[in-house]
Amino acid sequence: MEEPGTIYFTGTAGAGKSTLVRAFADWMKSVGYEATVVNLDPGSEAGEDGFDIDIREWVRLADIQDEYGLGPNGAQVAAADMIALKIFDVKQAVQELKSDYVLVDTPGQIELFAFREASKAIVDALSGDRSALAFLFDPALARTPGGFVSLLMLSATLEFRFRLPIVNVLAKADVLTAEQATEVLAWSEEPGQLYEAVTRDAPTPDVQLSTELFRAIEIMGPLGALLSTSAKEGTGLEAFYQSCQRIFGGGEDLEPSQAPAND
Ligand SMILES: Nc1nc2c(ncn2[C@@H]2O[C@H](COP(=O)(O)OP(=O)(O)OP(=O)(O)O)[C@@H](O)[C@H]2O)c(=O)[nH]1
Ligand SMILES: [Mg+2]
Repeated sequence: MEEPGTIYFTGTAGAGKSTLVRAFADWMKSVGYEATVVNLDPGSEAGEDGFDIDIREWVRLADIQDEYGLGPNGAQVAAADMIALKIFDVKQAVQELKSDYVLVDTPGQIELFAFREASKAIVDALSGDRSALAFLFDPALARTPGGFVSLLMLSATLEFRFRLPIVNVLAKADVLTAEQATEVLAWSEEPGQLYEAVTRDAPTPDVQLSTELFRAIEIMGPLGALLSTSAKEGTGLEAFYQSCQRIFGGGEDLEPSQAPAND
């Protein structure tokens, strides 16, 4: 059997990771693909249930806080180390389910996820040859030029840290007006437009920094167009699937007739 495609959903706190994971899993099932949904966030709320595999069976943030007298961030750090110790149990559980795809929800505290060695060990252990990161752009940040540049830098940091291909996704696109969405997508497709937007803002030190960061991004190479998605409206999911398929090196693509007309 072919190795499953593993996709890690990453993004700043509240960017829409958990909601998109579920919407994408439902969409995959509706077109006939099996997807295993893995929760890697030990701090998920009590109401966030129904994962196929849930790290909270092994490691729970609330228990660590109580047991060691830690706050939520200290507990997340400790939890990452504990998860790394359990990750082969998680991997075994994933393998037993034998799905086409493994969709992984990651913790909201992205700096803890991105910068801890334990997270790198966790991702390395779970990833096969067909693995990718999805990085969600929160529209609240992405709609300003400075926020957009900051998210690009964060996305590049994740790619650099985890050494996995990355798909940049505009999440919750439904909260933007059509004009705002068009502008944000144009920034991702046309570096010149982003540069123009960054420099158009008042010449504050912040803009100067954004401009410098922008130059670094230009040097790093093509960004790839942002994919517009809305978990709420179920849009952009097929395009996201196609992007992941391209990264995983082909495999069979969906027949257009199989896919719901939601894009
Ligand atoms: N309008 C709209 N709201 C959304 C969408 N996706 C998520 N939300 C809302 O955004 C908020 C955060 O969504 P989550 O899916 O919990 O985000 P998250 O990135 O998993 O959050 P953390 O795990 O806490 O970092 C919730 O109130 C969701 O209802 C969307 O596509 N459209
Ligand atoms: Mg979440």
